[in-house]
Amino acid sequence: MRNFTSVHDIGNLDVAIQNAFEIKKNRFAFDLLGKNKTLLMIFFNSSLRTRLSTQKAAMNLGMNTMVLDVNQGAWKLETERGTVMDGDKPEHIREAIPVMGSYCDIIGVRSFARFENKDEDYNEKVLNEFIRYSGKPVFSMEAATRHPLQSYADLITIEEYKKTDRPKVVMTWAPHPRALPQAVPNSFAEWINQTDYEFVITHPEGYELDEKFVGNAKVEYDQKKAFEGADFIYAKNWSAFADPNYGGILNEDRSWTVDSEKMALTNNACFMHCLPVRRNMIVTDEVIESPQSIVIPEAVNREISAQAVLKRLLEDNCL
Ligand code: AN0
Ligand code: CP
Repeated sequence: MRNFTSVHDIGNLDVAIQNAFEIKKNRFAFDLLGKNKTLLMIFFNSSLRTRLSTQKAAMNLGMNTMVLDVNQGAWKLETERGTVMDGDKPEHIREAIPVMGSYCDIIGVRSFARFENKDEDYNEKVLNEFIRYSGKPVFSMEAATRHPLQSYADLITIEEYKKTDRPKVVMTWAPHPRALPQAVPNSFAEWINQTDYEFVITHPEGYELDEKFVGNAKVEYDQKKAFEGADFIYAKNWSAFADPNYGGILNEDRSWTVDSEKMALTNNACFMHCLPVRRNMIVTDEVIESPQSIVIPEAVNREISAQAVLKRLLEDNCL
């Protein structure tokens, strides 16, 4: 594995799950693998879990870590070629990337969709520039269209909590006051579509995701119908994908908030969310605090997915 940007980079998913469980049993078994190797984490957007879990994962492997918040303390970066740089951005990303690459062995990048140009977002312009110009292995810490470290952790969590071989997994849209990217739902769908789980996506009309990610999932516009018999409820807000509303909020319909009444329709389903979550918008206090809520174990598994990916990147590129 040279880079990790989607499920397609990880290879066989059963092997990936087994690797994760082995790491979870003893996360210090490979604490010399990363000796004298440096991880650089670049954040264009805020983070709590990704920042801490990935840094911890790197430390478990004996790596050194450096973190750069591009918007706090670094020069503002121009990303367009051809711009006369007479504005507020003193540095171009085409110089910044190879310079950053020269100081490290592996680079993690967080760069959300900007909602300015759908093609640039869906072609992963920023992430691909890192791959092209850094000279180093690159992994996504949530890019414009995917959040593969999150989806990997989600899959590990479902494998830990499932009670049947083929659980019914339901991903539901839920309301939120700000326009959020489609990266988490796209990525979750892409990973779940690689399993043999029953997979249903439910959302109000207008919030259809890119069909490339929806794949063979069943799309059900009636949320309550979708919840019937579910073993896992995976809640997430996302903004519109379809034109002309790309990146827009079509409604904040509170009737889509996940509450106890809807959870009662399920097969005693576990409640999942990648966090951060807005309570009483996405999910009620009661549901997120219930014994069925596994949002904390899900976040705990972020350290494991990050360590599994870093271990592979070290073994395949840095030995
Ligand atoms: C981000 C999103 O929805 O993509 C990050 C989630 C991991 N969430 C927010 O910006 C609130
Ligand atoms: N779930 C997740 O990626 O959280 P952060 O945005 O806090 O990293």
